Amino acid sequence: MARDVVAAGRQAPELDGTGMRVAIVCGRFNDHVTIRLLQGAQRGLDAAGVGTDDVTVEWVPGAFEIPIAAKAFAESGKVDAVIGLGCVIRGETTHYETVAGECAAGIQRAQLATGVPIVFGVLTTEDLDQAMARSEDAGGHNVGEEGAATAVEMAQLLRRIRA
Ligand code: INI
Repeated sequence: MARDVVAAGRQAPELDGTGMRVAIVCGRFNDHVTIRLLQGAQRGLDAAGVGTDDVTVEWVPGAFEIPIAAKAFAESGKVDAVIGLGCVIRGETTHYETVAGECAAGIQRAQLATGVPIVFGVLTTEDLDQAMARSEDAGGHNVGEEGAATAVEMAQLLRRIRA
């Protein structure tokens, strides 16, 4: 394999979300955290050139409900990518593994079934401090913002592969 192919693969590609339509499905549970992820995702999409009018946001009760809403968006034919945002905190629930695991598995099943990239922008943390540290304001670490970049990168990649 050519050396430049390897080198190119190790750095994130240029993102061009111009004309791309993206849906965000955001969990209301722990919304003091998920609102920060949502702001991060909107920042990230904006930075990648996705138009404000091309972004649709819907709220669901919790992380467990993200896959079904994300799948509906993916099946609609109206979006190029979906971003699921949620926050599951281990210390606050006895069914942490169930909610987090089913959310992740459901998102993976939905994106494989539909062929539309669905990003797992769901925090699974030990406590609130960790959740806050992964949902920071502009310039800081924010999994929603990272999720926006992943959505655009995957939509671009799939478009290229299928062309
Ligand atoms: N949903 C979350 O998004 N995060 C959580 O931490 C959480 N806890 O702690 O239980 C949670 N539960 C709700 C779940 O996602 C569903 O909305 C509910 O079970 C109804 O289906």
